[in-house]
Amino acid sequence: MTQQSTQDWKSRAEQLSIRKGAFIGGAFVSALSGKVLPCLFPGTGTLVAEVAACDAEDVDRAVRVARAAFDSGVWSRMAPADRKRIMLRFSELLLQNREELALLETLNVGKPITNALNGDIPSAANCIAFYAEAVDKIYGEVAPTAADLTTLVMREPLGVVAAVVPWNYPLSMTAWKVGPALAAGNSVIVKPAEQSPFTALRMAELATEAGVPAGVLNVLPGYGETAGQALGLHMDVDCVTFTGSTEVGKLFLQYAGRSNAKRVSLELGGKSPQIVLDDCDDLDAAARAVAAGIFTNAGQVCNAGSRLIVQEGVREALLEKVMGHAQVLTPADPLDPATRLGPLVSEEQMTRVLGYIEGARRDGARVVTGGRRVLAESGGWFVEPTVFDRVDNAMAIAQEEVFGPVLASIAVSGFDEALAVANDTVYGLAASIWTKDVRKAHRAAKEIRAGVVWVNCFDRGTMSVPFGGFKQSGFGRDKSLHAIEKYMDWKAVWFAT
Ligand code: TXE
Repeated sequence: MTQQSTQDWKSRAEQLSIRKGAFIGGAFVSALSGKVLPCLFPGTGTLVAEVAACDAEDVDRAVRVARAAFDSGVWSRMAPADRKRIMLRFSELLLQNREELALLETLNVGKPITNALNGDIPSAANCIAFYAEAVDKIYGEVAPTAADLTTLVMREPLGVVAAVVPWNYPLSMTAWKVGPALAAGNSVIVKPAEQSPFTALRMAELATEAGVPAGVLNVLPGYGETAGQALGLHMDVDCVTFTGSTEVGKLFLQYAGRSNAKRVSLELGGKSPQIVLDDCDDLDAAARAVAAGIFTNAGQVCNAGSRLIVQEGVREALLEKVMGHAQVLTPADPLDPATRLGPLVSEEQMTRVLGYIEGARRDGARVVTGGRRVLAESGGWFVEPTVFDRVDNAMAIAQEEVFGPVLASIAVSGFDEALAVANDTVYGLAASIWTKDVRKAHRAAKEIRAGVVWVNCFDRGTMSVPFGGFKQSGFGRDKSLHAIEKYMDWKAVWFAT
């Protein structure tokens, strides 16, 4: 692959064919209502494509197709070794189409092209390969029961799984759900966020090309209140796997209660603390990680380290270094391969983030760098990397998920206070601590109520490690072999001899 310039990407964007229909039963179809949803390029605010806006009747149709595929056994009862081969091919096709998928992602959500190319797309392909390799390693059990019995505990797929995903990592979040759900033998319906349907649609087409039978993987672009709600309430959907806001996650629990008690797993928001203690022996590394922890993907990351909890002794020196990183991170055209910080996904998201910045100022926090919209003349939705000092943990900027490049720095006098502040949130997705004291590190790992704790690092992750939250950050885990549990049931079979 040769290095491509901004102009190369722009020329390719003009020739790009964007799939605009819903993908149901192995083919692209319009929404039955004929409605479409506009997808805008966040770098300029201009229209890229209009994609089918599905609602309840399309959901019905997709569920019928997915159920028929499941019942036919064409995938659910396929020999595991064959399913595995198809999923490995699917992963290869994602990699072979990496440039196209990266460009689709960048045009759709404004993610810097280099990040999409080297991060999102290979990581989605890797995820599918990880679960492909698991397919023929999922065993049942023979339970110890009385001598006149042989008792099998068998694992079965659930049936129709709906994956409702967000816009911050459209393809990789989709892969985190689709990989284990397909590996387990289910039929899947993906509902991408209304802002970001491009890559999921192309992904489903590539899955079909790899040999995933028609009807097994379907994609329904549409709004949350219509398509998302209809999936949540559908009587023939067996499971909803969701990543998104805590508010909508709670709605899915209600939908399940009002319909068929379907299984729900939720990966929700966060307000992840990054604790730096006085005894941290590498402030440069801590500063780099703190900055990356909040500015990566313009802060639109569920585990973004949005609260810096720093002990007084290193506060000034650390903030100085973090500001240094923030100031060289200039928002720019996401189609430029040199860009590291792109725009926010939508005007609505930008307005929300700027609103939080204004609110924090009013509450008495002090902006030490950033704080403004920039490049407004481009029409894009760019916000400077922003750091607030003198934040009180009770302020909205410290309690609510901003989902933008905004760091709230909270000073603490000691370790116990740092732990108390870290836990003083409704969320519990992730946390980090920087210390050279091994006892403090272990205490933090035990006492912080979060699904992930990083010690002297931040945001490390591979497919082999589960990811998900405590408290109002949700329940159920993505990634690792544990994720497969969400998409399978146990069946006890008693043979009398
Ligand atoms: O999320 P939503 P939004 C947080 C983040 C962000 C805020 C709002 O703080 O600023 O949420 O973002 C579907 N019934 N996160 O509004 O609405 C929707 O179509 C059924 C954190 O975009 O939760 C999309 O597919 N479904 C997060 C998905 O839910 C509904 C990632 C997520 O959208 C629905 C994204 C409804 N009534 C946002 N309303 C993370 N954990 O990473 C919406 N949806």
